[in-house]
Amino acid sequence: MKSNWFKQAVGYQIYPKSFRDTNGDGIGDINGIIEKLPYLKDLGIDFIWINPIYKSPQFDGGYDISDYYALDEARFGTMADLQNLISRAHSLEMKIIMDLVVNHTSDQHPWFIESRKSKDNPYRDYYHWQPATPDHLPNNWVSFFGGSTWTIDEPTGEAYFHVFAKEQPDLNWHNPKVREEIYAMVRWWLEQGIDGFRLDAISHIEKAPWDFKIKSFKDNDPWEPFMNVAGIEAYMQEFKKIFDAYDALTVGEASGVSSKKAPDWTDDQGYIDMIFELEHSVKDDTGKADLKRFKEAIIRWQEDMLARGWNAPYLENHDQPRVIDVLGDGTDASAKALAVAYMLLRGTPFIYQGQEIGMTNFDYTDISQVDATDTIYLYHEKVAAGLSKAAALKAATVNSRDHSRTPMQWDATENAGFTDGQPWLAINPNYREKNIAVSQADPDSILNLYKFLIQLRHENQAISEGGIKFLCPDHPTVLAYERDEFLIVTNLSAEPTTVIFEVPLQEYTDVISQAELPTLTDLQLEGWAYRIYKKN
Ligand code: TEU
Ligand code: CA
Repeated sequence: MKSNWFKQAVGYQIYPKSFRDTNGDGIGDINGIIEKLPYLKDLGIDFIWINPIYKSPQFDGGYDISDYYALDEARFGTMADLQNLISRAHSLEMKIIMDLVVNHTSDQHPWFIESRKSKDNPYRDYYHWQPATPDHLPNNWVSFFGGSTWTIDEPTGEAYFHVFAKEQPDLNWHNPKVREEIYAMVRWWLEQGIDGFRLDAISHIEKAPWDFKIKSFKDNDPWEPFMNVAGIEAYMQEFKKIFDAYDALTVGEASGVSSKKAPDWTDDQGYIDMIFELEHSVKDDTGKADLKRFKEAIIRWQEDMLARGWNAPYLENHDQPRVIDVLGDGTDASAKALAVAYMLLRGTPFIYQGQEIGMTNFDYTDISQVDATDTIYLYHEKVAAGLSKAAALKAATVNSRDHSRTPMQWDATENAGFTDGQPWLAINPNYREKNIAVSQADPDSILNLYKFLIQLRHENQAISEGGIKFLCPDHPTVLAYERDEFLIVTNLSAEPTTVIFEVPLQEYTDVISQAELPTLTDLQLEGWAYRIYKKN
């Protein structure tokens, strides 16, 4: 039986490279996180998820690990720094979880360096190798980052398999030795005192047979052969035993696990505590999300996980553009309505660094400002297809991961209080107006609204663990729901609107203004309105 502390908790995601640099090399570090723990405590955060800080060539933001047992010391700091972070966080009653990246390693990992040497190398079966020629790859599957999932490798002339970049070869989970190595590593990290993991790309560890035929190459279809493929359950069951033994918190990035299947993954007997679903954040070519689709996905995940299972609602992460520009219209008002809309849902909500002050997307003028591997691929693909440099830049960056990776905006001093040196990635010039210091001083800021919402969750079990019932599910812009005695209403549009509820509004008090509500049959909502009501 898993413990349940996380049901009242709020998580905060830190992209360490861009959080706070304490030694002037322009790269955020572990000591920077330590320095900001009081800030996070004051915000009300219960646990922190830190993106990868392991030894890595940093081809994909650290999601290409070359030594699972070592930190990238030159960039982030030492194990002693990490121990210090863990004990300081614990003394403030905050927990620390780290990324667990076990679908693949870096091509610089010693296992892969050995594996590629010869067909009879003892590490050959740690990865997936198949005979291949340039005209005859094992199959026509495509990788998430573009191009084939197969790369032909000298010296053996065979091809190895990768669902992400060719610098990230997939581990062969069929090999029991690989699994034992991974489980030993997981135990070792938990022995160091961390409180759990975010399981990266975990739904891809099992693949379909190589002769699986892809039905269509549209939308999500081409990825079917490595999305939650049958057989994965056995590995997750093995994982679960370790996690349970340490009472570790586990959040799975598990695209391909449907809302119908998710309860089996996350209920009391499930493999992990909660799932990040990727369905609500689908964006079009202009960088905007479809509000209807967003609402549909949120409602379905909440309803399908009501009887069993647990959600992990979020609006942003290090792979997504800033939500204020995706679902919002760039205004603080839109950021606030979105905050209320998701922070009071059922589940353990996550806040991504900078989201709490409404950090915005970056206005790119040159590809040299981009670091994200997949964006750079896409840019070159577009240029090769004949687009002008400006058009290719626009098309490639519109949904780029780098929008959310720009350095954290702490204050209005030079380099936003992020670093005394040269920041590794350009800082958004709007830091002079948009920063933590300014937001803290303004009682009406997005930041102070987040603080209020976190407190409301902490103080009311109805919000952390109560039920949920959606009202007006078909309204084009209003997301409204009851959490037992609470009624939450948000208008996710700049256009005013009216909703007719079949709830006796005169029985409620406005939680924010403390005013009792008059007898109303319909609710007039201004653009980006948010209301939190509580039954008298
Ligand atoms: O992202 C993985 C990820 O987004 C896919 O697993 C997803 O299922 C797919 O794009 C389908 O929509 C994680 C990290 O968050 C990301 O930063 C890494 O680049 C990636 O894994 C590789 O480790
Ligand atoms: Ca640094």
